Amino acid sequence: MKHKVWVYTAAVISSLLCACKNVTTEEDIVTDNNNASEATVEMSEEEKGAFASGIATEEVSENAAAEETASETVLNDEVEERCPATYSSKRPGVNYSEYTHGTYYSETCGMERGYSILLPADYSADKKYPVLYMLHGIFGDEYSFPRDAGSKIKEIVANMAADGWIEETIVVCPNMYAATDPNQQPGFNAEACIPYDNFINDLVNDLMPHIESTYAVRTGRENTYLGGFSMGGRETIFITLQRPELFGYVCAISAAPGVVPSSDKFMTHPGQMTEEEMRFAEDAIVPNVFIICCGSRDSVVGTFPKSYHEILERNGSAHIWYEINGADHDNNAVNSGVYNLFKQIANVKK
Ligand code: FER
Repeated sequence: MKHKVWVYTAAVISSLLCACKNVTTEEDIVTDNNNASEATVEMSEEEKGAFASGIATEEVSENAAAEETASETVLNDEVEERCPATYSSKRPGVNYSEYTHGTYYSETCGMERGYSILLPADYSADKKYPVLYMLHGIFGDEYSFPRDAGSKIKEIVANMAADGWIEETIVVCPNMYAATDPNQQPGFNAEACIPYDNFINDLVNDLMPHIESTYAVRTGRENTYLGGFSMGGRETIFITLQRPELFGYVCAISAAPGVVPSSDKFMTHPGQMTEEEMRFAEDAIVPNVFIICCGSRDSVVGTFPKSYHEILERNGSAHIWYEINGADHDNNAVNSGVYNLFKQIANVKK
């Protein structure tokens, strides 16, 4: 057993190293099922961080926004693969707020749980704001996006609001590991993933009511947005299909396997539903916008997001699918997804 754990740990570490060098091919990811096992995976905090909010990418230069002013951004319904630097960079004259931390009692988990929240810079209890719930990757928590310098969520939201494209919006980053046992740990085996699949209950029954009663929030599906990266992308798809009436605008970025039964080099996934079941119910109120996207050379989830798109298409469930050419399992994908989610929101609401 010990040997198995070490062999498996070595396989995971070597695949992460490959991920950083971007040499893993999609074929490696999707067809290499032989290593699937229920073994415990041991990883360093740094390696876990690469999953939680993406593999580190190069910083966008502070001058990038200025360099880009020549290429005007236009509000229309077109997806842009890359988040324009003018949205991902800090601009003079725009106020950016910082994430703060709060807690709520979760009946679902039987314990107090934390979340990070980004209130607009001039937040006022006299106004009301829409809310984006933004779900982190595996091994992450409510600090994953706030502490990742490459994740430009606060810049994108503030810049788009400054341009008048979107309303000022609250962003909530929950802890998506909704375990009832405080000692349970995430990992690459079916049992360790159950708390992620339980997050739907914590979100709908505990966190959303807490946010809506604590902050000046505009409620209802038109004002409630859902996004997630990787494991958070998988749960975004699951939650959206289960409760499509709650979220008007959704984006699943680089979604992890496991919505439907499958195997990859990390583990075998029993599946949250069958491929046949992966659809909106016939009479469902569906999101106005449901984006599924992924980097074209994602070294962690490979072509699983594309397969979700293909299943949804086969099942007649409306969504937008696009690939970010050249992006890995990284913040190029995260920032692209967040930007395009808000661009679609802006275009529908304009
Ligand atoms: C898996 C592949 C990737 C998986 C999870 C991930 C639970 C998640 C990666 C991430 O969140 O970055 O097989 O199984």
